[in-house]
Amino acid sequence: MALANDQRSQLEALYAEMAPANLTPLWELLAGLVKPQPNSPAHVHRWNYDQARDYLMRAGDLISAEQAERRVLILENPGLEGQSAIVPSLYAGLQLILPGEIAPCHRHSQCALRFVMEGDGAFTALDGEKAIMRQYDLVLTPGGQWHDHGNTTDQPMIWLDGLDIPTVRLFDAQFAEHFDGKAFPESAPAGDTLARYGHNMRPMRGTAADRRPAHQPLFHYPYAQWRPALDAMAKSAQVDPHVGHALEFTNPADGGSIMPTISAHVRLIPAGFETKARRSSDGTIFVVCEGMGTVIIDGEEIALLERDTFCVPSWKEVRFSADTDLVLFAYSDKASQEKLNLYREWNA
Ligand code: GTQ
Repeated sequence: MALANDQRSQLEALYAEMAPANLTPLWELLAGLVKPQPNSPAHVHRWNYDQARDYLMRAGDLISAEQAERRVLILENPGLEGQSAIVPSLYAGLQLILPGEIAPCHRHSQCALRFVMEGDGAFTALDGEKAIMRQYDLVLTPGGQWHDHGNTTDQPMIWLDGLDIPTVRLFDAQFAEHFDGKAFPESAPAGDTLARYGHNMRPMRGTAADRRPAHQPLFHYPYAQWRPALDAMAKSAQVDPHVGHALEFTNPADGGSIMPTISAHVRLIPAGFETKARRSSDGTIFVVCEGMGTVIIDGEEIALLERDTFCVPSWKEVRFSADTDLVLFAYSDKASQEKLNLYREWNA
């Protein structure tokens, strides 16, 4: 908008006068506030697992899980410095539990998922029920549920934490509590909930049906279940040109996303396959579980190695190229966006 010189100087004087009253003119800012399409401040970024693991193990020599409460290295997006965010709405971190350690019990409004990168047999306990965790298992600690982590094995356990910390911060609606005592009292044998809710069934009545919150009963999605499901799909279904063979994790209570703010899926892109370009409005975090290949994001090529983590902010154009069968885990804020009628995608 072209302004005459004296109009500009009178406006500037007016802005200066109103600033102490905490008033600012929209017309100077409108184009930056209401944009034709997403223009994320977040960058595309990849974290190499071995490098992050070295730093995490060094932290393990210096501070215990108990002292730290949660011994985690935050994966901070270079475009979102100081915000503890990997994309504007979501958080990611790598958590280490050494043999013999316990990360004390607490609960908070934020929803969390754990995706196991390394280790075998450590646990997350949810409201007093342990999920025994193995590589590439997905374990949830939904908002408001008591959780502690422990490692009774002789190997370190490392997982990726995915939380909705920035989303909850935006709404200014968080609460948190520490449990009095280290571990929540045991409420059920390990694996109880998976056995009852993880097979398209649920307890019909009685205390078994009442023990878990009705809206969010299941909290363990083992690799031993999702990987064969993906393989069976790859054998029998036609490969989707944009996403490969993809399966979304669901909440059995309502068939929707795993948690109110976070969606998650796994996909298999067959060896030699190249996906067609796609954009989606959800900020997405990927973990490479198996295989090798390349992802091209807005023209930038990133080589993919096992256990790398990379983020794709909203509306970046993504293409995958698989050298071998490429298996990926991903979580995103699609669940929130769909509830707010914001989610969109574009497929070439
Ligand atoms: O394990 O409860 O990475 O509360 C950040 C905040 C993990 C956890 C994180 C948390 C946790």
